[in-house]
Amino acid sequence: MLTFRSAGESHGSAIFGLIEGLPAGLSIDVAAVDLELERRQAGFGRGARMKIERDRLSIRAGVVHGKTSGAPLLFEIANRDTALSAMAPLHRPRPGHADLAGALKYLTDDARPVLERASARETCARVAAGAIVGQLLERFGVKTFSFVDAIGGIAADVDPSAPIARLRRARGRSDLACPDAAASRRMRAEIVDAARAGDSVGGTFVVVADGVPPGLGSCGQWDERLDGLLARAIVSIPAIKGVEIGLGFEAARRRGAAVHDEIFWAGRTGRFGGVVRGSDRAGGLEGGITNGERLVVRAAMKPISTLRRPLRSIDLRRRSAASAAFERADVCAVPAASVVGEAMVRLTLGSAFVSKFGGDSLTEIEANFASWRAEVRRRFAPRERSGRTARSHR
Ligand code: EPS
Repeated sequence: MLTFRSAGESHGSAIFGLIEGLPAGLSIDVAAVDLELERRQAGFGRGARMKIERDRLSIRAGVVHGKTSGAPLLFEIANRDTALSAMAPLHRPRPGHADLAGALKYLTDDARPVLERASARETCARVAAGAIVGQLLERFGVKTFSFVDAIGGIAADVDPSAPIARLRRARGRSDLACPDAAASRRMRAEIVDAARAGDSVGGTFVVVADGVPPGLGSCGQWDERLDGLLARAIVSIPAIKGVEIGLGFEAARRRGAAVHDEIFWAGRTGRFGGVVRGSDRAGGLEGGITNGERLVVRAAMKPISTLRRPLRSIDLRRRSAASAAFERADVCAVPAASVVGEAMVRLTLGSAFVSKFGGDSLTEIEANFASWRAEVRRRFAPRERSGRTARSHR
């Protein structure tokens, strides 16, 4: 079992992460993790806090001479804004934030301790953990990628089946992590407009994963289905309200023949045998199990709930009507959420990978993976050339 937990308040000393179940012998590239942390901090629409913070990974336990030891891995990301003890109480809950629900839960009229933990600051730990687990997955040829595909009502035109290298180059030219340059400009204008109105804006993002071995997850038990585990991981990100796998909701509008991906024998044996699909509308999962195709997950993020022009709310201390509290906040954090989404996919795939091929050391996992792959290639080798159709993803 590979597990990840976090601790820490938004304006406390640090955000902490604990990963258990990593095999011994994995080299950790800390600089590469820091690059992911920088990606999460970036994106047009972020507020003043991101100019203060400079997130860096500091490993405290579980790594010896640059390699995992098999023991729990504890890390810390220091906060620069550590004003927690001096922060004013929050009596006027913001609609959409955890303030009121948390106040009811903990029987308090001050939502400050609630929001300190509910804050999306915690997601820096997810990104660090996802980057570490991503380094394990990459050793076995699994690559992940994420991009923004809509801000508010402005949708990008991006082919989710395009090669990752091409998508990455296009994403690199956008300060909204969106590979469609024209849409990016319109999205920027929408964020500027929302900010001027004292409002906020949400959007959608896509995470893809290539090289995922078939057979991760299980149809044997409801809570082992990998699509369910991915959905849970994605919806657990603050402000995420919906998730789609492959065609997602569009699949409900189509007939079966326009949804399911036909199966062919390839002309040769590939990395995981010689079976190919005519399309990938399923998004890489069937029956809760990966099928060897590209994993495609899309998520919807609601607008940030802290508004400069506040909505109507109540004062919990005075027990009167009041405007919601306003605190420094982002206007749009969808680019950041896309980085967090990629991390959650890495954590979920990493856990399923270790469940299937696991062992105490990287050497043991490599041996398990190699023997399983040899068996797949032997049993699923094509005998004849097939009439494979052109691939379509939509
Ligand atoms: C957040 C409010 C803002 C965001 C924060 C999430 O922080 P602050 O209240 O300090 O201005 O910047 O996001 C982060 C700190 C981060 O690292 O992503 C909230 O209320 O959820």
